Amino acid sequence: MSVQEYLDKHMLSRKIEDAVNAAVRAKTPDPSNHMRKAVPSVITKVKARQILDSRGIPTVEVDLYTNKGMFRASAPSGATSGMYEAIELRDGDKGTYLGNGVSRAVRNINEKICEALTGMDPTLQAHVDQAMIDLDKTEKKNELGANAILAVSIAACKAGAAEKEASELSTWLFSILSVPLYKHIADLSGKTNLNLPVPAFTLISGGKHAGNNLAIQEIMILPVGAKKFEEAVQMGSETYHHLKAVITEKYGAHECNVGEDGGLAPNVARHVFREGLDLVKEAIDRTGYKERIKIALDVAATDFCIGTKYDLDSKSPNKSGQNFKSVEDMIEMYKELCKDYPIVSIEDPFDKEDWDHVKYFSGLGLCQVVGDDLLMSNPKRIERAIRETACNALLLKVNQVGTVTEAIEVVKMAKDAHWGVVVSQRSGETEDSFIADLSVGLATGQIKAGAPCRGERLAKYNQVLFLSTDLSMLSSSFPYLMKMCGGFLATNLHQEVVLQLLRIEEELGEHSIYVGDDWRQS
Ligand code: 2PG
Ligand code: MG
Repeated sequence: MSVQEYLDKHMLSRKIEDAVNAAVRAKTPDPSNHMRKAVPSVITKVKARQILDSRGIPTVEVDLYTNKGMFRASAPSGATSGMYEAIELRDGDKGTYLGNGVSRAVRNINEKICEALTGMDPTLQAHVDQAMIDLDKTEKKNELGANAILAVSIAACKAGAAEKEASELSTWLFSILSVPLYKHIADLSGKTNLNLPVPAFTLISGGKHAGNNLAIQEIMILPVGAKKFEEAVQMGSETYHHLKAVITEKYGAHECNVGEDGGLAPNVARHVFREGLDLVKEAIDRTGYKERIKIALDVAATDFCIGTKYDLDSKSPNKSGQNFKSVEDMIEMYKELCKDYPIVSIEDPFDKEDWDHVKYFSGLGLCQVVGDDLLMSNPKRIERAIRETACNALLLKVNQVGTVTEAIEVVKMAKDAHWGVVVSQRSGETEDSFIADLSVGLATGQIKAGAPCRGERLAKYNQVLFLSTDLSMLSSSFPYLMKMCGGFLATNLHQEVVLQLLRIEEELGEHSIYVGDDWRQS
């Protein structure tokens, strides 16, 4: 691209002229600073590197630069990968990181994506994402790699939020009050009634996430009876520690090792479902929170489905293959479990291609039925599930969709169908807390980010906690801010700032709402 083509493509001459005119009109004593702030920020560079995720497996980290600063994001990665999800690009060279290196994805960012996005406005998320989709040209993003595209998409979203801060608020207020990431995401999706999600804390890990004999992947708790997110975190943490004590007393401390998402991973002896559930129930009883805490399961049944049968002992070497359950047995078992335990949600109760039984089971109305492996966050699969009323909640894994824009779209599809929406971690995580803001910004009502322990899991929960406390702190400090700035505001042409503050204050009250009992709201 020639210099002239570049200037034309990004309308730079026009933008510079506008900035000069704005500086002249303002009679500013500091024209260069004024002009720098007046020019809408564009992406100036995208630089990627290979880092390790929480499992010690390479993943992509990106630094995206605008003239407002540098914005960092990274891509998560899961144990299950389906044929309908966007494809993460790995090097495949067995001699390096056992084939898991992501240097090709990194190179694609540094060479191709950087060139394509330089000069673009990061507030235009859909344009940025479309530019990468166009560059990739494949349906599943396998040319550039979904890991490359997603990390850049998230970094651009963070840059877009920062750009709004600078343009929507006056500079002097910039350091005090800013438009946060969740707010930018809410704007992108047109969402206004925001709330804080109910966390689904993993207490027991099994399946592909742990080396114990538990076939099912996760037993989670939902503190739906908490009054605030802060209290939900307390309830989750206390139950987790009570569970640790229960397991220690019953099996010994050596059974308190944890799985990939931080859940405790004891070997259970009798009945893989009931014994795990009894441990969790005992822990809940010890907290005294009683019915304020509900239970959710991620069965991830595809992992132990053999043909049309299910092997609940698939991970016990001396029992495996001896006691298969039919689909009918599984349905009966779920019915019993929903009667005996406070189970409000079951994810992937059957094999990912068994649409008929998941539909039948959802129709029983026993609990929320979440499609994860069933849907793979794929718009076509979601559309089919809505049409066939196969399940009634979406598990959203952003890296399975591949861009922020597409993630917003699938959440809209699910919400329009009055489904529940669970924004989810992956078993391979980084410290990036983006999904926390995504969950608040899209008011999904539920977030599943693993156990209330391990740094990469807590990065998400702590970010929601930060949003809840930070928002109420800002909200309560607003009258003080107004008093402090009142004289200045009254005598200056900053009416729009006052209005903006009032609007934000009004919103902040809303934002502090913990969704609680209304966790399946649409
Ligand atoms: C799941 C996810 C997250 P993974 O199945 O819900 O817990 O697991 O990232 O390994 O696919
Ligand atoms: Mg799952």
